[in-house]
Amino acid sequence: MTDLQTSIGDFQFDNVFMNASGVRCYTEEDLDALAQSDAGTFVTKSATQAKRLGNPSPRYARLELGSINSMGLPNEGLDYYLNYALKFQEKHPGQWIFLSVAGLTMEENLAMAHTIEESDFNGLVEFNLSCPNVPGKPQTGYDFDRTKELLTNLFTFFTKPAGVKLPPYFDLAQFDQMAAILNQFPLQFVNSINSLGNGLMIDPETDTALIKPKGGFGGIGGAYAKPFALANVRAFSQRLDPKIQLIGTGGVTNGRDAYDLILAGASLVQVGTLLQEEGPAVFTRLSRELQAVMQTKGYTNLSDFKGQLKTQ
Ligand code: RRO
Repeated sequence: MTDLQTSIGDFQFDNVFMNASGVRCYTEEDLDALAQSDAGTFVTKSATQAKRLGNPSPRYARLELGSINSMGLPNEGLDYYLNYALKFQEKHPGQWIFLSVAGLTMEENLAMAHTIEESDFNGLVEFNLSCPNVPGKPQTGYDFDRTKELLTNLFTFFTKPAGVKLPPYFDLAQFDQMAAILNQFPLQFVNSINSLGNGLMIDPETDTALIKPKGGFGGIGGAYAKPFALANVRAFSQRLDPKIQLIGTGGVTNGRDAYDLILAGASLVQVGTLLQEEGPAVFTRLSRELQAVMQTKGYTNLSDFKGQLKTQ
């Protein structure tokens, strides 16, 4: 029996796969489809306090090795996702989901955190510090002082299990600095990586940027992201307090990609572009493929190889 069970803190999941926030998780219908899939859990679209329509279309395009998006944080507003989560947990005791929040200001993040703190939500909260696509709003995760200030303010009152979604970093000094900050807070998890921010792709037929917002600049996901996702998961797993677990996101197109993220230290694996393209049945395929890789290695549990990357 090849087991894909995993846990984050005290939260147990039957399967290591879940969606990446933003992908097929906008509406109750989307979320119900994820709940019915083979994913071990799921996360809601990053929410702001009020509903947002996001950027003008076209705002997502498929690329040869992934995708580019500049959705601009379209979402139904925190209350919609919180109400869904409360209904879900009543119907499914013993199953836990993630709420993602992405305030456009510190105040908005703190206000949403207060709402969640005061609610009966019993799952995990992902604070998205890495939305690359809101014009005029730099990513919090690239501003270390701002990240520390937000977490300091947050943890003066927030007691529910929480983590952060980070952008990719490209310099070892950035990993050192960010890990030193994150280690000061009672985080349950760190999720690396969000899309590779502000790429540009051009339609060769028309010499036009593929997407409309921000002059064509958007976050890159899919296979392009894999080496950066692996490096970020690995770098943080080497630097974070072992109590802070890793969620690996980026570049999963098959079971081996997930295996690699787990080798690098991931306890859960999120799927973005591939889920967008293939739909929730992708979790069945990925689970089968990951189990097949484990069988060839003689492993029966994720703990047999999690974090055990070898280097030369
Ligand atoms: O909505 C988006 O444009 C978006 C978000 Br909030 C994010 O965190 N990552 C991304 O690639 N797109």
